[in-house]
Amino acid sequence: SLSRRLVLGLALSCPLIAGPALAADPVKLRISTPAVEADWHAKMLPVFKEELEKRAPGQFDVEIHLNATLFKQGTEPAAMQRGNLEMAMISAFDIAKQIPEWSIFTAGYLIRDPEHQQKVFASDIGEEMYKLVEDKMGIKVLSVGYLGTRQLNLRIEKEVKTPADLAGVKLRMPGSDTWLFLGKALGANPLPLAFGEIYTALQTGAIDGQDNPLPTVRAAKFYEVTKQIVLTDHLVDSIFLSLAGATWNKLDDKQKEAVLEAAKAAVAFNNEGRIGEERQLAADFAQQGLKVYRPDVEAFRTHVQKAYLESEFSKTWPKGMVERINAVK
Ligand code: KDO
Repeated sequence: SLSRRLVLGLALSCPLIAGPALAADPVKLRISTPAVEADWHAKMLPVFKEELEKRAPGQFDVEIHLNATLFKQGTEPAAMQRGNLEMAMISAFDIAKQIPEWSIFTAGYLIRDPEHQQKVFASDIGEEMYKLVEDKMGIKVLSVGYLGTRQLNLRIEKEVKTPADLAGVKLRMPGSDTWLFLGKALGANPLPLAFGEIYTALQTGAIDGQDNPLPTVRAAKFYEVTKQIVLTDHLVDSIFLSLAGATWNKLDDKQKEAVLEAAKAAVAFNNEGRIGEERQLAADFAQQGLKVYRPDVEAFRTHVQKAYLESEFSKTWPKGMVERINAVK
């Protein structure tokens, strides 16, 4: 009857009749990444989730999406900016698409090692550069993680000592201008391809090789379909654990602190595991029958640095920034 429906309607809409008010819904944080489960930057995400739960029980609902199943590699920043995604691990290359100054962090042979990387981003350089990301992209960088030092990993057997030996070698790079430029600066013939397609492309011979840090070569099993690793050390790579600005702005101060601390803990876990493993992996791969060797690294360094300094990219770098980065000890 009408009166029963009225009573029921009232009971559902009025908290006084329906019972105690419900606590606010947890803030949903969906994280999208192309990372594979066995890689350190994937393994650090459950750490983030646990650390956040410890610090702010019941206040967040963290959902982890690996293997680029939620968003394609490289589309995460736009998804965050449009309000379709809350969290991602973005690269300097992703940021450089919208903020040309950031291409400085895509340059080979600039950041020297993981410690230098941490110090650079913890300094006023990091502060200035992160502010650009907040102001121009509306994305809050929570913490920087070490993705590893990128090496060449080839399916062909040709020995590579200098950039000239890479002439005509089809080297897979992620698909953006700054990535392709890195491949070119190394002397190779770069081909754009998403991370998830590398294994098959190596297997079929669609590409001659790829570049990634050794822990990723292990985690994604690229060693199964390649013959050699050339230890060029060409890029000390980073990954920026980031939050959509709209999500960040909705948090209260305590929640912000909890998110920052959980991100720091996750990154510390990643860095420790990755640095430790990186030391061991060259020997492990050699034992598995891959050819692992150091090329003429000085020849690569000179070639790559010259390419960047003569490029359009370096014209956008903040004045004096190369010197400031070099001066961080
Ligand atoms: C890759 O596609 O080679 C790369 O290493 C680029 C990184 O910026 C990052 O996207 C990474 O892949 C993925 O997280 C998969 O490890």
